Amino acid sequence: MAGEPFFITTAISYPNGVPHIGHAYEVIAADAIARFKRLDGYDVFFTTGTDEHGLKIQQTAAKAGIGPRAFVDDMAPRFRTMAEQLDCSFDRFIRTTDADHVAAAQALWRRMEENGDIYLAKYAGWYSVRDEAYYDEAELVTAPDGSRRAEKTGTPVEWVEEESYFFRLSAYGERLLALYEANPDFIGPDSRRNEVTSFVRSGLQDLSVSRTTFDWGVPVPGNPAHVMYVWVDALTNYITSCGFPDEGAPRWRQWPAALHVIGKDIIRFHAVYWPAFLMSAGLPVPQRVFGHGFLLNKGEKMSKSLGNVVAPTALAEAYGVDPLRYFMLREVPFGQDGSYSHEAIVNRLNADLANDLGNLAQRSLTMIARNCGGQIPAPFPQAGEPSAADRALLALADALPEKARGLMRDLALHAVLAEIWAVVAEANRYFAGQEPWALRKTDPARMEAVLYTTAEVLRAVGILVQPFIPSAAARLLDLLAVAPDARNLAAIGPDHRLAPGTALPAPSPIFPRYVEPEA
Ligand code: ME8
Repeated sequence: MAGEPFFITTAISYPNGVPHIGHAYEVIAADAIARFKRLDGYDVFFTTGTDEHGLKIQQTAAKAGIGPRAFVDDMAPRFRTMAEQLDCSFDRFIRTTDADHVAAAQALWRRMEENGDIYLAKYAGWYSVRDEAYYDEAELVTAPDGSRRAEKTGTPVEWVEEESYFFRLSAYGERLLALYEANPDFIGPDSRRNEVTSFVRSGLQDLSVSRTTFDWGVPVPGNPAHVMYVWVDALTNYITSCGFPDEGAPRWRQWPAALHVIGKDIIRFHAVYWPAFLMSAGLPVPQRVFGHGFLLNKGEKMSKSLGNVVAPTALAEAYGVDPLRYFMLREVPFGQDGSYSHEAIVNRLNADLANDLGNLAQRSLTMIARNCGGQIPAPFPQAGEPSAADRALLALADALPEKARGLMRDLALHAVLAEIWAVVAEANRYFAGQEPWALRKTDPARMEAVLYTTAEVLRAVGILVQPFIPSAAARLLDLLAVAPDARNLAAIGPDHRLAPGTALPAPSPIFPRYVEPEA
């Protein structure tokens, strides 16, 4: 009965500050994909969460004057609440301090160790606390103040020498290249694949995977003077959620993940280190890693010093959850960077949602309420046949699921929305051209056919927009009296048309226009 498994994840966020718009963007995008796959009959498992160990958290907690555990216990729920407020349908919110996760990270470590891939040595190198990463000499620049910084991120680095366990990453170059070669979809978008491939081709160094200079982390099995490098711990979250190390757990059928949705800055960790760890442990690697772009405030990177950090929940309160979701997914081609501004959000909200879709629903449903006794009208009562215009419009709506599936396979979320709105635009042209308000007097049967056809297109659109604007879609489908079990992709098309005579609730607007608050 359960469909094909589809395990989708977001990255797990560092809770060393409050959630920002980038975190919101990622979980919303992953949620839209998860919801789409559910509509298409997949057995979806969707996780998000927080990455709570490491020096950065320990230091931030110390600055706040509390212990790291108390600190993350205060911060993590804010990330969970944000995802809930944004209507994200995750199945598990995983915290790396969860007991099952700590056990899973240690089990993965042991498997890599048993395979001979972990050894003890001495590490000396340039370490960035902010990035939780070591950099090569070649990756550094000298800042005007004379400090050494990582070129890529601009964060300060310090010279660190410590005893450390290493993971034999150097042994995995060929196997990783073979993986990318055999699975062209493993890394997306293409620009990221090229970046990763050339990084691996240039030769991999063994990776330092433990720390002794602080203790806020998962203890290394058998040597508790070391804690695991936070990325070994963090990446393991994906298999923890599937029940690892219990490969007989019911959830284990969800591994390997169908898709890791992450930002472009952490592609290397997911497309190089993570599959290497899994290969070492004898576990299947994920099917796909997709690095989305960054969301910028009016084209500028958000930072506390620029004072342009916007709380996602404030945006949701100002514009509504669905409009915010719609804006992010429609405006930004998935995989590219995007920008948001008040004007751009209001534009999308008023043009696409309130005008194009909202007005069409409001006008047609109001006419049905007034002129068809509040019931789904008879489609083609007298002529017995739909007109060419009816047929053409219905064909466009019927073709949407297949188009959407294809674009979703490429994770072109923005293009799915563009296709749906192209049909909405066509339905608006049809409605205006057919003039059902004039037909009311001249040819009431034909008026019913036009209203029926419009309602049927709205049904298809309502089903398809559920992944993107779940609450508004539910309201639209409620107004059309579509049964809860008939709101999936398979229900679109000629075999499941609206049943004439079905009583409809009184229509009410789905998308209010955004009106600027009085200054
Ligand atoms: O990287 N726009 O956590 P994180 C879009 N804990 N996405 C953004 C963004 C922006 N402006 N800023 C950040 C970590 N992101 C690790 C992940 S996974 C095993 C461990 C994205 O809180 C970023 O790319 O810094 C990442 O995918 C996610 O938000 C969490 O970032």
